[in-house]
Amino acid sequence: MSIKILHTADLHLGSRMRSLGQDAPDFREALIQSFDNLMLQAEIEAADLFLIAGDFLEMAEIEDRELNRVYDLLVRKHSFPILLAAGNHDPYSSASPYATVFSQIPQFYVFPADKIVRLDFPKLDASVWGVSFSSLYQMTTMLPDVGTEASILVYDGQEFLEEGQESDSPLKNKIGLVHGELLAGSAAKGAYNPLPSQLIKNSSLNYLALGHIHKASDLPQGDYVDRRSVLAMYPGSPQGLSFNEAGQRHALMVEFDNSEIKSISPLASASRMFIELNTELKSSQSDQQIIDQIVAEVKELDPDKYQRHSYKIYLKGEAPTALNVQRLAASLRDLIGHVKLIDELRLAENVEELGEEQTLRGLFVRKILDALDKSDNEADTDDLQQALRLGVAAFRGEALEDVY
Ligand SMILES: [Mn+2]
Repeated sequence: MSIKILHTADLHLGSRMRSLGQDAPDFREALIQSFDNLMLQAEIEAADLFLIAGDFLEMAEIEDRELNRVYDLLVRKHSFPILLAAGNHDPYSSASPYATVFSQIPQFYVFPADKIVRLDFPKLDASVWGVSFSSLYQMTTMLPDVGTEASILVYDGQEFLEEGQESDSPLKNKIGLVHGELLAGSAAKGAYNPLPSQLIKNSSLNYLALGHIHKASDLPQGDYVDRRSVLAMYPGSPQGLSFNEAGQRHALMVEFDNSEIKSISPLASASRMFIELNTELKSSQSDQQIIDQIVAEVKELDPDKYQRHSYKIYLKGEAPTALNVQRLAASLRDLIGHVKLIDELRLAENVEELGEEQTLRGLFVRKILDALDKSDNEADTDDLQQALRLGVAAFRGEALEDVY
């Protein structure tokens, strides 16, 4: 029989995301929404198991009300069990919410940190081995492999119960769940549960659900699933935490049958995306034309939800003379939401060359370029860029309109 497993990791619920400044609250909410969405999608897709490979919570930053919110999502009615192996951002200890308030949630199991546990799911013909981090670092390898278990629990549809006498051998579909760093070859050096790929290759697992690396592993191309390339997978963070985690994110839906992976596919999961894009301007464009162009480009990327995302837009091409980038950003914020503009426009003239001139214009250009060099904040840089554009245009003899 075939079973479906949803695999996610690195949600970092409760992260303060300080680097996002005023956008932070929207993206903190997006973290929780992405988890909520994944639970709903697991229901729709009829997933049999929901696996979280660590860093579910940002334990040092999550507020009590957020923790309650996560609790409420976990106790909401769902048809699949949720298993969690804690990572370095949410280590398992006796003081952790995992061991206290979260320990009584039906259909939810957090692996302990001091031993490897095997969970049997007789109806799914599946066994899952897992173990949690106990602290920030985990210098020695812990691979939850077949035979490493110190105890066995059996899932009865609601709860995880002590193993009876009858089945002491694992079921057909063998899955490992752990947070850690996958390493090439056989060396085991690393501070976050170093996992040499050689060791994994030699394991008896059919699939190892990993977390820690926020970039998703490459997915199989086409229908053919090569066991070696999908044996250990990172789903990546389901909701980006910064522009380093741009674009759509996903969880993995893994289909097993009789010890074999049948398919592995991405399940889109980001509630809000970080999107970087370049827009090419011409010096003849009016402000309204520029605004229309950028809004059209953004809508093309996501016609329905384009106002939810955070954009870093690089202005390229030739600069319209009196363009006020800060004012442009304000207009765009009204229309598309979170926007940051990066001014990489060039002047019609070669400024470096102008700066060499022994003229008043040369002196002006040198002074501005010098100040741009020293500028360490965006607002100043923006003002200086505009001053350069306006100054050079004035030397050119252009009448400057729309300047204040
Ligand atoms: Mn981690």
